[in-house]
Amino acid sequence: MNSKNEFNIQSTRKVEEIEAMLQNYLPKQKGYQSIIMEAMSYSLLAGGKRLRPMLMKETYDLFDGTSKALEPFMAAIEMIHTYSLVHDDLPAMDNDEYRRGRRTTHVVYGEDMGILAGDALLNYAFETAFKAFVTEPEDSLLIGRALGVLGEKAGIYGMIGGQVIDVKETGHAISKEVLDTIYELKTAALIESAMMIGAILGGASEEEVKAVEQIARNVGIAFQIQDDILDVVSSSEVLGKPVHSDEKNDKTTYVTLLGIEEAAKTVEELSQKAVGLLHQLPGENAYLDQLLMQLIHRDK
Ligand code: GRG
Repeated sequence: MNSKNEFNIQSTRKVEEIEAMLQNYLPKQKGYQSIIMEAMSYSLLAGGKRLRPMLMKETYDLFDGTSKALEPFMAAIEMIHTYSLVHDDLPAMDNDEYRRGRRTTHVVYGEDMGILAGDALLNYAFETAFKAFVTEPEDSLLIGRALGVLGEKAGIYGMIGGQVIDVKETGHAISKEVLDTIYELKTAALIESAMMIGAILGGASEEEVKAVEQIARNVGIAFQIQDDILDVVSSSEVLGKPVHSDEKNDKTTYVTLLGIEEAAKTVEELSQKAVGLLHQLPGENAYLDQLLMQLIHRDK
């Protein structure tokens, strides 16, 4: 295993590579509608961990993938993730004015353009992923499967479905079962699609893709619980308040339901499960091992 320092250096380089790649897939600004391309670039290039394209690429490397179809999918998944954040920040949803230390897209471009920039990123994600058919025509079957996974995991049986339940169930107490469903769909589904697409395009078998889906599910849920923990820890640090709830949205989280210690224990159990399953797969990718651990146990 690499030292923490080596891992950080590698991660910085990988993020830079992803950002350079994203630049190549941005829409060209032209026409009377160029304001929307500007808003799309503003949100897409606002920083962030670039976790989903990174997980896709690392899973693909685990299977020794060689298909040129990967890149358009890496760009597409970050566009879908970005659209979800742009829409989540809108006044009708979380009404956030800042994200990643910058003003949110609707604050800069207006609510109307915020809605349209999110729509445009979602559509452009699929326009971009379809480019894989041109880049690597002999992989058409794999590309078709990858598109199916991307559409389903981002849609009503995945991320959008999770957001719908989240919105509907905010403001009153919910059971752990409902909370688990929200986390599975809202957060884990897109992470599942990232890793599954990496596996599919890397040439994994059906069974291996299913195992990857399970790994990503555990990682995604643990990632969200860690997010809950960080939310409470950071707001109580800032405000000097006791740790008890996500007051902003009156939302049930793992922390409000189980307490910080139990939430942290669940993160640990899920991450052990994910790594155990990862080690049952034939390939090896030490960086992916470390990345999963770092994500789950991150402190920001
Ligand atoms: C509006 C359809 C629609 C969906 C919104 C993703 C989402 C669903 C809402 C965003 C808010 C949230 C807490 C989502 C849970 C997943 C999560 C922790 C997203 C943030 O992902 P990071 O940490 O973000 O990878 P960066 O900024 O690093 O890209």
